[in-house]
Amino acid sequence: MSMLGLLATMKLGEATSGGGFWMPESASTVAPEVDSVFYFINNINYFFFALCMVILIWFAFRYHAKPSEHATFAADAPTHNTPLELTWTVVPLLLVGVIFWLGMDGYLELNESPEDAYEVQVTGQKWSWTFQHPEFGVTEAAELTVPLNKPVRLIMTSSDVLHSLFIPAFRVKNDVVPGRYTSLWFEANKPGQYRLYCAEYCGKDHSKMLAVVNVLPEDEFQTRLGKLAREYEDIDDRDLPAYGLTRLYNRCASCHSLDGSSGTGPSFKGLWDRTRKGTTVFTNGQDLKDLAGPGGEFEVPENYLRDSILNPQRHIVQNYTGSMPTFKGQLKERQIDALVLMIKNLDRLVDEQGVPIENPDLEGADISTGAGQ
Ligand code: HEC
Ligand SMILES: [Cu+2]
Repeated sequence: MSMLGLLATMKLGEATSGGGFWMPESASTVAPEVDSVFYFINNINYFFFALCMVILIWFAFRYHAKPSEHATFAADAPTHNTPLELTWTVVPLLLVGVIFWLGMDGYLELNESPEDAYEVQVTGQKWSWTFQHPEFGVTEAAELTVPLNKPVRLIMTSSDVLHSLFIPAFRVKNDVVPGRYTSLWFEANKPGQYRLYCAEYCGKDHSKMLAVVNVLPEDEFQTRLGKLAREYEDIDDRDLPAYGLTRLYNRCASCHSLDGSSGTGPSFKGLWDRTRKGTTVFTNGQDLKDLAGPGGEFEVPENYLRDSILNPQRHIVQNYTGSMPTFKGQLKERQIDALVLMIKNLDRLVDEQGVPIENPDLEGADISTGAGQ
């Protein structure tokens, strides 16, 4: 594109919501501000680039030495020019001052979320995103539903390596770091669907670490999350184990692995085998066998799993501390069933490395939760 063409397409500090030559579509309250700073700096660049080129070319013609001339400096050539030097010092100084002020102003605004923001907990892991809505007890994977015209605050962490959450249409991006929380906020002002990316190279499938942000008007948002919150009521018993894994396990993932490695809590891999045989040992020296069987605290082994989720402090597994929070009141009965069934059928749901199998085969799986026995 020619210089003139570029100048013609450039927008002087104006940001349209449909996006422009340089910027993607914009759909948040901060986007116009971010864009205007970008265009401001970009326009300064255009101006000085053009100025430098014009002077360069003009000087090349005006002062080039003919082959016959000696390439020596005239004795009376100027050595300095105070007004000129002051100009090229003071003008850029003022410009970078303005750029700093605009940048700092926007940076502070982007970092301070409004008090009444709607909160979503975000977990990044190789290579997917999960979004938890504490207000509804809902977990979404690969899709983030947010209300329109309402500030939303994301509280983010990673369960493995460094990731970065980036929503171009909202002009927000922040690192997602293992072992600590970072946050960002936005207020979407246009309903629709927007891309969410991982913007920090995090391994083989980094480029597939995508999600969609779904911006819905307040009433539709309430309806949709209300529906997601009751999702477990409608699903088939047969689908409960998979529901447990995709929708609920991420509440346990920070402490319980699926691949056999022990973390804050014991891995879920092999847990059912151990529980069924009663070989789990507790800190007081008792083992699960002592509590199982007719007349015991846990007549059926499923009830031990259920009790571990509701009353985690009652029996502490050897080599661990009682650091598991109770999920009483946080999970519905049917959701606890789903978790118990997930643990029981884990071998069918994940592979040796603990990676979820697509379309797992649960034909003939044991989906009794031991309730009522
Ligand atoms: C903050 C860490 C943490 C979270 C989150 C957590 N747990 Fe635990 N969990 C532990 C610890 C530590 C233990 C071992 C001590 C004990 O028995 O309480 C444990 C033990 C268990 C046991 C018994 C394990 C055994 O070997 O007998 C089960 C079952 C269990 N958790 C299920 C869950 C489920 C299901 C979730 C998610 C809904 C969950 N936990 C979330 C830390 C956690
Ligand atoms: Cu990533």
